[in-house]
Amino acid sequence: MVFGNLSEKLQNALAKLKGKGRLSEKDVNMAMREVRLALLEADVNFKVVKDFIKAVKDRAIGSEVMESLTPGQQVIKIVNEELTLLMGEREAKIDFAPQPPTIILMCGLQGAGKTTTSGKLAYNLKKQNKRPLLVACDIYRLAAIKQLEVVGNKVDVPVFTMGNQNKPNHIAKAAIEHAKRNSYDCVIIDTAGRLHIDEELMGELEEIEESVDPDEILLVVDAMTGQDAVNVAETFNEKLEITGIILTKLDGDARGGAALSIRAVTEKPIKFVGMG
Ligand SMILES: Nc1nc2c(ncn2[C@@H]2O[C@H](COP(=O)(O)OP(=O)(O)OP(=O)(O)O)[C@@H](O)[C@H]2O)c(=O)[nH]1
Ligand SMILES: [Mg+2]
Repeated sequence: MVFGNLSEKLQNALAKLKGKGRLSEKDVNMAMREVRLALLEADVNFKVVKDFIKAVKDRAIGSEVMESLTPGQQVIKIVNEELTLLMGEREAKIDFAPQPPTIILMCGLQGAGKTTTSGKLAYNLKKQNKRPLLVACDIYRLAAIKQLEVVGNKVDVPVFTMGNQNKPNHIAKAAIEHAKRNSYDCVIIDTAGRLHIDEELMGELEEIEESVDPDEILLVVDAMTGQDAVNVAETFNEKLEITGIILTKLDGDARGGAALSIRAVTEKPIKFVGMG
């Protein structure tokens, strides 16, 4: 489990509070120091950790908790509640358009997992009895179109492509028309990545956004890149009105902290996670 290691460390840090009949501020502070370390070790962003500890302390050092019969349990409960708040809803769902097709724009840096995840998402939607259409808007490498076709083939979802001689926003627009004519109710647009966030990438994404007005703009980030993923998410979120995040490669040795941080920093829900 992604947060397995972190949960275990947190439980250990809090175990000392459990049996205590009375708690002093010092007891709480000591436990919070360990909680803080556990979070930082799990690669949670330092600012997120700071806010988290403050929120827990503010609640825990209140008289209600200190004077209760089981103060230790109360503090543990507060930590768990605040952690849940930090992670957000467990399974944020795709927001379907009232009038189909629902248009989903996938964006993110090179190699983040956009193409792979587009396929997974298409499969997932199919299982919900939707009729998804994949759209190849990465025109910079012919191999990229081929890759999406292979991915689509695997999950038995058609891929709309116009080769690489048209601009991505034109392809996207044509794909929506195609979807309407052929009653596809979800359109997943796979876009090109870049090594870094630059004007060109943002410009291209903005053009697609203007052309098709997506219902969801999902930022795909690689959880293995840790705090870098947090920075990328923050910058994307400033430039593009993203509606949610997809975290990939959570099966790798990612410590999970980045996942917690991204949600906290961007205040956008994590809509989907990729593993393997
Ligand atoms: N372990 C693991 N590997 C993943 C996951 N998602 C994607 N990958 C791998 O990451 C690599 C890049 O994935 P792509 O889907 O091609 O990434 P992309 O964002 O489309 O990349 P560009 O189109 O080049 O920008 C591939 O080798 C994938 O197999 C995941 O959830 N877990
Ligand atoms: Mg790709």
